[in-house]
Amino acid sequence: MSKVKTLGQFIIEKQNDFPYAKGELSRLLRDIGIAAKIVHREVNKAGLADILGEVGETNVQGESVKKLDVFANEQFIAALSVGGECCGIASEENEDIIPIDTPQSRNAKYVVAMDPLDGSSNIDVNVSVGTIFSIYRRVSLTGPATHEDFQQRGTEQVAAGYIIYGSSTMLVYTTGKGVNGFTLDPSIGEFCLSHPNMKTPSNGKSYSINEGNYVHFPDGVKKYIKYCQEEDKATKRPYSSRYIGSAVADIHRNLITGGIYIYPTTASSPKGKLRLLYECSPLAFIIEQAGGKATDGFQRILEIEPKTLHQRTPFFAGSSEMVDTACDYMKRYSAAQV
Ligand code: P6P
Repeated sequence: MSKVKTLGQFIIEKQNDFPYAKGELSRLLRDIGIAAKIVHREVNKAGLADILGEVGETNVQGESVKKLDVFANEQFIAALSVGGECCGIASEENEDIIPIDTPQSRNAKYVVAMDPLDGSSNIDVNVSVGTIFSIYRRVSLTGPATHEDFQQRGTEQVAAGYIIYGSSTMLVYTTGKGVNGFTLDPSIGEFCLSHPNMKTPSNGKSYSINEGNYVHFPDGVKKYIKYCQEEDKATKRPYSSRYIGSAVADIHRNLITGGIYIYPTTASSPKGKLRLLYECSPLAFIIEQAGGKATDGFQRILEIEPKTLHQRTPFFAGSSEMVDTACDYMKRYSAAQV
């Protein structure tokens, strides 16, 4: 056990990186870790418990909601509400913000935006799914959270992370001082530091995109895909196509091995499919902290000013050299969306 550093120990140790920290952020990250362990338990027995299948409702995105989405949403909301360090939540599963108006929480310093269970269409086929979270310092002074507390640029994030429920369950997060990954050891119920100071390779050999949408891709994306498929030994092309349909899983693999994930505009998603606030901004924060890049094809994701809670954006993210090349094609062949 002496070699093992738990998430809790790590958070406390790193708290000293923030001279004025009084422990609120540490406790908030602890609360997220608690909910993640509960969701892990349910995801890992989803095939057994009567928690599979559709609830028969649809979320604000018009997507069918599966029971695990609802369960995960409830668990993170409960953990954050009880923890007392968060005065409001924005969730993919909820149309409006969820102010936490209890005596302990209404004046808390932080708000959390989250996708409680991304990639949920993979639940019934036993493919990895994930949770994505983003933490901002509130801009309103006191009382329950307001929309302005959430509609901040990604550069204002205090922390961001994801949990991937895969062959093992990992929590990966950043507070702006590098990226660290923790693997859950179910035998002791602790996330243990397994991937310290994660850095993503500046180049990679795989590209992740749903080529089924090819005919509707911007010309710059079409040209980049053809670039990925050309024979060129010097740049180790053709690249491999790797697309799971679960952004957390694709991004996590690319973060470790190098690669690029692209969800551009398509006919059914003219603004892109992924949401800025609780998917692209937190993933972009992590990727940039690991040495990679994340843009909408033209500008840094973290610089985009959110206008609405569930705003979507095109997303080009991963190894810096691959993102640069893809964005060069976008600049040469596709006009920026105004
Ligand atoms: P498509 C899951 O719904 C998600 O938001 C991402 O996790 C995933 O990468 C993408 O959508 C899959 O979308 O259109 O390729 O099925």
